Amino acid sequence: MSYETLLTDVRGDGTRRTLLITLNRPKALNALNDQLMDELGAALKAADADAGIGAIVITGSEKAFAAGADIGVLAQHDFVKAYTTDLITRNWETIRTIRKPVIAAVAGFALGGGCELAMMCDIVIAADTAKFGQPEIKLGIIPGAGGTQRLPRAVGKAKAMDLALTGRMMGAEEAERAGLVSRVVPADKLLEEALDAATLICNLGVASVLAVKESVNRSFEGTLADGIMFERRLFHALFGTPDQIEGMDAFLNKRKAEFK
Ligand code: CO8
Repeated sequence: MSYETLLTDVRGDGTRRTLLITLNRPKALNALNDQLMDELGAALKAADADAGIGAIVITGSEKAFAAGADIGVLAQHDFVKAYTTDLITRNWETIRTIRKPVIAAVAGFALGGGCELAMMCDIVIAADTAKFGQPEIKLGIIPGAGGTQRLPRAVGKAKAMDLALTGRMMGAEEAERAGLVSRVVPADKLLEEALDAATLICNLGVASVLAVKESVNRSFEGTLADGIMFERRLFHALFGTPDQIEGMDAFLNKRKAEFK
């Protein structure tokens, strides 16, 4: 399928490969509008349903992962129009429903909705040029796609308040220290690092990969006791699967596992 606001490419040569999605509105620093969010939702859903895809990488340009929601569009709304049309957020929940791992490879600006998009991904790998922020306060609004909820869970209340109340940007090193990103790499190595991580995941057992994602995400939803019980059920459920038998047999016989 081809899109107007995204470039898509399938990378790798294994049984399961990686879908690379590049946000592509360069003139507007990949500002997120309905068309882009609709296309992103469609691309992610198609990848989730495709047994040949094992992981997804979302990236932007060197200058911007995404500089937020399209302010030109936002400015045309009053409350009734925003509320009744579910302004820009209408496809946001789609991302949350994707079961395969999604890696954000972030260079340049990841602001507002761009930072929120990165936070919805499962792994965030940042170039040393990355800048994260929730600058909505400077526009007279607040984050609208999870920024006030996911940011404190990622970086703690103090830093989340600091970022969302002042609208300041945070560089890649600070973001890594704060726990928002998992690795920082030189900008020219960003895509390679993200695709390598995706390939590693593609070569693992599908059921255990999906179970890890589901179980870690569960830790954000309920109580610790519920999460531990959920994890235990999935842990037990994986015994007897071909991947568990292969993974353990390979370890015990000192050979590389070949997951089907
Ligand atoms: N929306 C629309 N256009 C944008 C946006 C944006 N968010 N960001 C940049 N652009 C455009 C600029 O207008 C400019 O266009 P043109 O060349 O036609 O004038 C072009 O991109 C390049 O931008 P700059 O000239 O400003 O580039 P600089 O390098 O000088 O500055 C910045 C880069 C700092 C990123 C600056 O562009 C900026 O501050 N952008 C706005 C950042 C922002 O406020 N983001 C938050 C938006 S609100 C939001 O995200 C709410 C989320 C709601 C949830 C739903 C999410 C989908």
